[in-house]
Order: sequence, then C-alpha cells, then structure tokens
Amino acid sequence: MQLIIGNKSYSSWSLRGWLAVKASGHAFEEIRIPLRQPDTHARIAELSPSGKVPCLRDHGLAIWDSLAIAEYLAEEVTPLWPLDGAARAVARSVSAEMHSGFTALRNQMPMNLRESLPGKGRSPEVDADIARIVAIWKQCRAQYGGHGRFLFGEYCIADMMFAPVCFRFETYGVQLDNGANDYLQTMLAHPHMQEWKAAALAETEIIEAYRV
Ligand SMILES: N[C@@H](CCC(=O)N[C@@H](CS)C(=O)NCC(=O)O)C(=O)O
Repeated sequence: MQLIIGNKSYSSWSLRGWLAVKASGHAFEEIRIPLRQPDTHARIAELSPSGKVPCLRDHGLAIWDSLAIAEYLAEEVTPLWPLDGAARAVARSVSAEMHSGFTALRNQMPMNLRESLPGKGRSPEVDADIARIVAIWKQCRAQYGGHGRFLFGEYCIADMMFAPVCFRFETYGVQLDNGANDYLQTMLAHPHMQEWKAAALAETEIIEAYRV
C-alpha cells in the first residue's frame, strides 16, 4: 500500500488520508511530494488520477480524495466509523460537512504547522466557521461521546476530518471554552497527530501561498 501526500506542514487533505491509513493499521509506503514546486503537478499526476493528494494505491487500484480513502479503509476495518447506526449517520454528516464546507476558515487560516500566528486570519466569516465547528464538537460529544473523549467516544473518521482544524486552532491561537478545548487537546495529544507534527517540524520547505 502506498499513500501519496504533500508537505506535512501544509497539506491538510493529506493529513486526513494519512490518519485514516495509520488508524487502519496497514503498513504503507509514504510518498511525499512537496507542493507548489515546478515538478509538483507532473509528479502527482503520475500517481493520482485527480492530480491531487492524498491518493492511496493498493494492489494496482488508485483511491483518491481523503474521504474516499477513509471509506475504502473503513470497509475492512469496522471501527473506523461508529458501530451504532445513528451515531454513524451523524459522523458521516459532520465529516461530509467538513469535507465540503468551511471555505473561509480553509482560505484565511491555512494549515501551517511550523508557525505560530495567534490572532491572524480572523474575519466574521471565519468566526462563523469556528462557531459552527465548536457546536458540532459539543453536540457530537454530548450526544454520542459516551465515556470516550473523541467526537463519537472512540477515535473515528469524523475526528480525522477535523484534525487539520485542530492544528489550525493551535497555530492561530483560537481561544476555546473548556468543553471544546478539552476535545482540541485530546486530538493534539493523539499519537498519530504527534507523529505527523514531528515530521512536519522537520520539514524545511517554505510555501508562501500557505502563509498569511
Ligand atoms: N477534496 C480533496 C482535496 C485534495 C486537495 O485539494 N489537495 C491539494 C493539497 S492539500 C493538492 O493536491 N493540490 C495539488 C497542487 O497543489 O498541485 C481531498 O479530500 O483529498
């Protein structure tokens, strides 16, 4: 199994796909292609049908787009989604909402693990995105979290979809109340998040487009 990803400092979509493969327990080869370089497009296009990362390659099959990668892995590793049907439906809903929305937050607070930018990137639109994310986190944990500390109790794909937001909140110093902050700290302490961050901190490329 191979996973094609971008820079760990900047590629939020890659993070989601990478977390899903890590959670699946599969051994995999990581192919890291730095973004926004003269050869980036050609290198990704050779391996990924969409020309974007992440892309998973397994037994000759290419699976692209972070959510499709997570779904592919979830078909064989049941615990990647909540076992309860109602919880699973809501987990899929918030994952899809994250996947297709939050444009202001995405654009104005790009993921950037190697910088500390407290207070930057804020606007009324970003604040509305943050408020919606906090509401999702609280509602999921209150309704489906049980005794676990993740959105649906056990760590699942929904948490992976919000993982880049967690790094963004850390970089941009977004202040959260206790309930939301407890979830943020739970995510930031997850061993896979720590592993990704350590590798990001060891990167050296600087991409201006991801700096605000
Ligand atoms: N919806 C896609 C988005 C993938 C995406 O936009 N990836 C960016 C990097 S984070 C990319 O590959 N860009 C290509 C480039 O910069 O050349 C997913 O979930 O995987």
